Amino acid sequence: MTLQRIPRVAAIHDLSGFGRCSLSVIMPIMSAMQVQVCPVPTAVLSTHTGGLGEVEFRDLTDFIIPCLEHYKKLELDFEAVYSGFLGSAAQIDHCMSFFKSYPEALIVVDPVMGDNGKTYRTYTSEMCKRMKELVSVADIITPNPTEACLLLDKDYSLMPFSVNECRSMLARLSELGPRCVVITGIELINRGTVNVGYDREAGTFWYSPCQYVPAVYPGTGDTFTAVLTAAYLTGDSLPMAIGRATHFIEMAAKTTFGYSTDTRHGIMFEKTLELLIRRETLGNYSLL
Ligand code: PXL
Repeated sequence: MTLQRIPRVAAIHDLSGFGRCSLSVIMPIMSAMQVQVCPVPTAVLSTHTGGLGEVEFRDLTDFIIPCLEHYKKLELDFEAVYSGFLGSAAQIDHCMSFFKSYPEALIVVDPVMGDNGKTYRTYTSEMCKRMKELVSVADIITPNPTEACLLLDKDYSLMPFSVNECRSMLARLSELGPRCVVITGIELINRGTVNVGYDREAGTFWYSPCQYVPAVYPGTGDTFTAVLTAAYLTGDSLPMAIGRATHFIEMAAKTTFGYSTDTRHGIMFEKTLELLIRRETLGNYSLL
């Protein structure tokens, strides 16, 4: 039977008012890709935690389970449950309950913990250690190199990696549980910075090259996973979804860079959203 509605995703993430990250970008992106997003906010923040001063932070740990109970009472189905930035260690248990309640759903875990070799301010060592529990039940995970190294207890300073090392990291991450592993923004010897993926069941390694602008914007990881998840849910293969997410970030970052805005304000994805609506076939990926 075909689904007589569009795919529905429960997105367990924070809502940061300013700075273009988490639910503020995930919701418009997935909607543009014809996926229904049901936000389950883990915390409400005035801005992201990346250098915009003292952040107003309201933890919503006690919201997640009652929200899940309500959805169960309504007998709502989700085609995917997707977790990202968490506000407390207890939320790891709450995400697990959500995942277990929807055994048929695609489970996507973006193991948000840090970037550029550093953990985010609000992430405790307990939260980082316990992230492996969420990863173990996921179908797809999308760590950046900092998060991949944290999950594998590997030294981040060893980047750039060789192709063999990169393949081994992808395979070892998959051994933690997920069938598909995508590492974003990994620097490879002789190939520059690329996005890579692995499908354990198909036994295939992929990469999608990207042109980087000389600037770092917050929220690009959230944007990447939102595009990847929506693309995959609406019929793209894993490499097509990686390529689509790569192309979108590349175009949004390039557009933003041209305006010389404060990097802390994030990427001007609003200007490139039509790329997702048009949904061209791209083919910007190869076997790794
Ligand atoms: O983009 C990841 C992210 C999500 N949510 C909040 C953040 C960050 C990264 O800084 O601060 C609140």
